[in-house]
Amino acid sequence: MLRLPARGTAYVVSDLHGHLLDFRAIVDAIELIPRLEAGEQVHLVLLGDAGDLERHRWIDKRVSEDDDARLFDLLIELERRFPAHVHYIEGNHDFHVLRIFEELRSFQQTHGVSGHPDKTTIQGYFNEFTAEYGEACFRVNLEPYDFVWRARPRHLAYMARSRLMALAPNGLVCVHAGPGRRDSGRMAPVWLDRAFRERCLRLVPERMMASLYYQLLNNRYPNDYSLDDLRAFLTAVGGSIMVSGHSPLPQFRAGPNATIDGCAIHHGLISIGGQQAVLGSSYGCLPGQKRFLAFDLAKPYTSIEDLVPGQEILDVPKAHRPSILDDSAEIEVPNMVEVFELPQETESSEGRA
Ligand SMILES: [Mn+2]
Repeated sequence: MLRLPARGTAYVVSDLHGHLLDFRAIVDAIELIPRLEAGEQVHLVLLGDAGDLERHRWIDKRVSEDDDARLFDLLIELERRFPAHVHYIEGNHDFHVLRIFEELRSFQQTHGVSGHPDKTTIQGYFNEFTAEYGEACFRVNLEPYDFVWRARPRHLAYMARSRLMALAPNGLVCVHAGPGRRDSGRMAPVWLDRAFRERCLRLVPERMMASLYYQLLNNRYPNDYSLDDLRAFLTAVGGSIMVSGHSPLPQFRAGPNATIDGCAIHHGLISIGGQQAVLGSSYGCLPGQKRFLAFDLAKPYTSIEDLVPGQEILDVPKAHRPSILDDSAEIEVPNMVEVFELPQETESSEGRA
């Protein structure tokens, strides 16, 4: 677990899924590099899922085919230069890419191969997996994690160094997805410091999914946890508000002007019970509403209502927004399946940048 200091500014960015242009736009807008060079107390917290870009490329042609690898290279460079200021929180996609490379290692062992798996080896494993478990299982367990085709050992090492959660003295808690459920065991910081990915990966699938580690990377409201779980989790870790990514924001809309129970739209964020903000900085944002957040680490936050546009809630610069979401900005898009699931060809956004 990462502990942020009690002063300075923490910028929080979620779910880039290979959108190098959005990331660069954010870094430029906050003048991150000159400020860090000048010794300012500035922190950048990425809420995971920087890799895996095929679904993002369906809706935004400005995501190029190897932009997630380039994005990770940029993060590795930022970490090298400013190790105490640029932080990566693990997302479910990071977890699963690492999981697949563990599986590839076993696959290579049984075939007497060693070294970083090449494309032939990866395809060989995918074929064997599909033959054994079927196409549907392949689509859920392997296909969404397309960064495996581009990930180099340095990228895997970077993802493996990621943190499960960030906690600040002002009450801010950052995780990729939801809080754990109350029935998922001890939730205090001391327990979280001992939660290891390796241990989680060794569990049988049912127990892995029930583990707190896995829940923090995957839980979605309202199916996976309740408002009581959220409050209990914040109390257990000593936090007062939580920021997450992970869930495409249109899914919180029950209709054009309504949200599902317990949720409200708060200036482009989803507020869950007033205590959790679901953020979309790139992939999965509300149409035309890419946001990132800036927290004053010296100021206590007790409610999502404390987050003010222009102060904590910032726009990802407009020139870098993807075309399909800009184009549909006036249309209500209550059905996330239409926006995020269907592989649809769209006009190139090049001319709009
Ligand atoms: Mn995710």
